[in-house]
Amino acid sequence: MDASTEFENGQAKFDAIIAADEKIEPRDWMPDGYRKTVIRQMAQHAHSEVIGMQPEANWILRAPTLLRKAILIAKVQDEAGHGLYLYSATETLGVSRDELVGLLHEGKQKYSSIFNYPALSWADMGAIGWLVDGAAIVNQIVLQGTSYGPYSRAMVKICKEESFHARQGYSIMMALAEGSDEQKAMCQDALNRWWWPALMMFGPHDSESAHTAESMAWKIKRKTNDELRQMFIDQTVPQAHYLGMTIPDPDLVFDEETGHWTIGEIDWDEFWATIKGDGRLNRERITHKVKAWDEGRWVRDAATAYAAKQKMKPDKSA
Ligand code: BYC
Repeated sequence: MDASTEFENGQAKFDAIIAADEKIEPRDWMPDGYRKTVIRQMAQHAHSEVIGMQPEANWILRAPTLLRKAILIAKVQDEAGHGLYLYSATETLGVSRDELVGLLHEGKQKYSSIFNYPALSWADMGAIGWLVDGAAIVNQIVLQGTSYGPYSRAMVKICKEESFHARQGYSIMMALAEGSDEQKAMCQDALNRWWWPALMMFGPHDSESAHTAESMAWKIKRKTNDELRQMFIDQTVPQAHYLGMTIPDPDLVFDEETGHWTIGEIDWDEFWATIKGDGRLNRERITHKVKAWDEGRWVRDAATAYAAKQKMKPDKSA
């Protein structure tokens, strides 16, 4: 078969799989643009999980009770696991984890804007679980239906764990909201600082989004950035009210006609500066990540040497 017939057959089969809402698997032919977009999104997602461990890990030693400490350790460990599933899923497209990590360290691949904000108080552990994991779940539940098979399957397990994360965050917020005046104030302060950055996690408005139209056509994304953001707002505003807290947006109104909450304007200058590397903690986050990578080299080397030695051993069961 000549190259152009092979391309046409591949394209036709790819189009049929997408139209039938089935999954593209690693062995399938796919357009270069599709492969590139899935790699970009999955790698960015994996990096976010790993960088996302930093703000919370910082609070493990300062958790107020043994139970809260144990829960937070389990959550941070889950985030590492999510990073691993997502790096493995990305590797099915022919890139290695080392390459991806290198691109992150050189600033050539992004991670979620949200992790460039500091976690200043224990209430931030509540706000991160409730709002950041809450936003992540809204995005990821929909991504279970993404067209790339390994990404979709990774999302199923990740979503189960994320819902535990969001609940633990809300449980911290509930405890503070029912506590002393000082604790209530901590809860409100954390909501004030994390609300807008959480809304930015969904990316720019659809009209400004470079990739949405193509990613929707390829069914990599199943809902647009604005659709997902609205779902999150509608689910979260009543939760804030239940806590007795105020959403830090004077323009927030409930639109009786549409049945949705309408928000004021997001600070897009802050968003673009943050994703271009000029947010509050971009440099610290990457410096810390590179340091941990360098210091862990001996562990990776030892694990690889051990695995290689095991392979060389004769198989006694044969
Ligand atoms: N942050 O065309 P657009 C978690 C970039 S972590 C940074 O709309 P797309 C957790 C975008 O990459 C959850 N960059 O892009 C872990 C693009 O840049 P380039 C992480 C952003 O991809 C620990 C440009 O802006 N979740 O759960 O169609 C503890 C234009 O945007 C952001 C995921 O990664 C941002 N917020 O849509 C707790 C979900 N937004 O490459 C929790 C998977 C946009 O053109 N990812 N950009 O230079 C997605 O669903 C999509 O990639 C996005 C963006 C909705 C984020």
